[in-house]
Amino acid sequence: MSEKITTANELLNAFTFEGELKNIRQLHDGHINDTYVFVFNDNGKEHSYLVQVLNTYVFKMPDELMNNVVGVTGHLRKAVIANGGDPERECLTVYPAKDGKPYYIDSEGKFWRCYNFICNAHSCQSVENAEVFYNAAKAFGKFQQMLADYPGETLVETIPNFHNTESRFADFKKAVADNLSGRAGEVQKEIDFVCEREADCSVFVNLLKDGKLPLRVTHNDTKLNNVMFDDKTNEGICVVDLDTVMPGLSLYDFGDSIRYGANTASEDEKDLSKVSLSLELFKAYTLGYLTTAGESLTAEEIAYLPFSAKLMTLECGMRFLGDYINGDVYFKTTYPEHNLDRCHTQFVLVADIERKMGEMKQIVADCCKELGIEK
Ligand code: GN1
Ligand code: MG
Repeated sequence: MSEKITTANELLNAFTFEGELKNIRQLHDGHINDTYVFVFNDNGKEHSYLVQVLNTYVFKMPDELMNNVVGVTGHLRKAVIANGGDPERECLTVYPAKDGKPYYIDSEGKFWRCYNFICNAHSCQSVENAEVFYNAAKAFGKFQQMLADYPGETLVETIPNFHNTESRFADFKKAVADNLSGRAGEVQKEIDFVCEREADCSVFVNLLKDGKLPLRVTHNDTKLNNVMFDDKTNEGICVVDLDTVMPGLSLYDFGDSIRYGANTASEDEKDLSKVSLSLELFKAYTLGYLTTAGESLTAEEIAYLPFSAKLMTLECGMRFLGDYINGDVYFKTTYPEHNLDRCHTQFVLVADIERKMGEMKQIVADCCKELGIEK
């Protein structure tokens, strides 16, 4: 407890906060960073800030990462203002430390940054109804549109080869060979599941190499809980968690959203009979995404939307399994089998997507027709 107070005091000195500290609460949304809300009393008015410790095991270039984030948030702010929106609620703003840097390194070496807290908004851990997912899709599609003219070459790859599934497969094979946790022998069935799909891992890499898919500036971590929804209207007003914004494929963003949000069960559900791909939710997301991003997508991008859901799910399952075999060093876990449970849901979902691929293609075609998108 006293350690916590020391850190809080250090942060109060390091950043400029308005008012007097009332309380601090922790958010438990992500698998990577530690996030807190600092609530201040500013002359009778509540004023909150989002304060976060960046996980520097995962993000090895924090300085460059914060340069990316400052550039991207500045660009988004201008776009929001140009669209007549409210920049305090529709984009993140980095509040620099008192020394002018966009972060503060504390006495324990922890890397802190501070953002505006989006008020009167909430995040969702699961899709309650199709409308929520449709709204998330519109927000991610719009996010991509707002970054369409961002100079991608100025962005540093914060995690190299983040969605290069071929290189993810190589990492996975290395994890199996190294077997640092000694667990590889228990998960041969799961390892086989990945190896049977090795060829899938190269599909996007090859299309990109051949110039058949365009490189864009993408979010790369489009989980449902990375959108803030307005408390009153339920519109997706702000996309958050910008640490992996870098050059990528629109299909990474689409596929990852489906992986997480169109699953009828949670990412770590133990009862695998609950896991499946909801075609209703797939349709809602496709419609929302095409509404805001459809015009700018190429025919190839649209054609690969269903496959992207499969590939991003396979990739994520392979990462969970790889981390399990590595001894749980990357993702936060709360019990020893956590990464394995997550891997199981992902693989059941992959198999279900494989079964439903034909229907998913038909849904994409129907959505294009409904929206008058012809490519
Ligand atoms: C991590 O931090 P969070 O929970 O938004 C991960 C994503 C995975 C996701 C799986 C930087 O995202 O790539 O898809 O967990 N982020 C990073 O839930 O590795
Ligand atoms: Mg997140």
